[in-house]
Amino acid sequence: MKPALKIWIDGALVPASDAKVSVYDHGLLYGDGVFEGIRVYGGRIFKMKSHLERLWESAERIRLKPVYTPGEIERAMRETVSANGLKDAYIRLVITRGAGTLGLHPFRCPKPCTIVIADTIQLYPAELYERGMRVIVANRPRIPIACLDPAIKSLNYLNNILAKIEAIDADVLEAIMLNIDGEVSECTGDNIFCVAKGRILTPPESAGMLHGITRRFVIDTLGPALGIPVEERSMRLEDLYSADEVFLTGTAAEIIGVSAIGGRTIGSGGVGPVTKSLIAEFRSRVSKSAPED
Ligand code: PXG
Repeated sequence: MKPALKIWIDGALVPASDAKVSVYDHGLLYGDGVFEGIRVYGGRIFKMKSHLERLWESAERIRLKPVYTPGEIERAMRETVSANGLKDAYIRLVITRGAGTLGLHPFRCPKPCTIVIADTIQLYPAELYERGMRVIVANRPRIPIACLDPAIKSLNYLNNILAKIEAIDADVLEAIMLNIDGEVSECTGDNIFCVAKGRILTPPESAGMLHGITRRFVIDTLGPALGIPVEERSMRLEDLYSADEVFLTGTAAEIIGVSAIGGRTIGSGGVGPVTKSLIAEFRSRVSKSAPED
């Protein structure tokens, strides 16, 4: 039998069945907290520094002060991965506001709750990486920056979940979300790119999106390594429909090609050559020695 998963919670490793949060935790009551999803490849925590920086930024934006230092969280992650005998893993790192009173007041929660889960993750089915994935366009717009900046990776994911339900209802696994001005922003759990006229294009952060770490890796490292220019440029749906290739990026998805958007075939309807090269470059880099910076 598989031994019970060990979870790190507030400084201690405990069996999953003992890892509990209070019913008064504002993470549960109000989605008041922040999180990260992080991959471990061959024992190396991919882009650990970037994930910790993003977590600290998200925490600061909601005025949550982490109990532990980034160094302590790093140790907790390594300890949790190794306690579970994992070499390739998915880490869910969560900081909730903590237990407080009923009522919104966040500063009546004296101590945030810190959780590290190390488990495996189900990627999209392997054959979709070969054939490409069908997606839809959600009717629901991405929440505007002025309301709740999507750059904050908060526990409040209902905007994404409602768009994900639109995707599931349409029998696909991901939905493209537009901002309230009709520009492409991102997907429910992935960032989006297209390839046109030999360039890799992706919407700018100002469109309102999570500043994805895989997205940044494509822009700063993979595109340049392949000698393909990358540009952040505002785009509308027509730009995606007429693109040669469309692909998505995310911690869970890595890089995956899009074959059709809402019944419109993209390019030749498979996975295009640039997307294939990016996937190969990504896999080669994480399997050799995944960067932890
Ligand atoms: N946009 C959103 C809204 C996300 O939640 C991304 C883009 C991609 O960002 P990264 O930093 O991962 O490249 C995300 C991340 C899941 C799952 O289980 C989703 C994410 C990460 C891990 C797991 O669907 N989304």
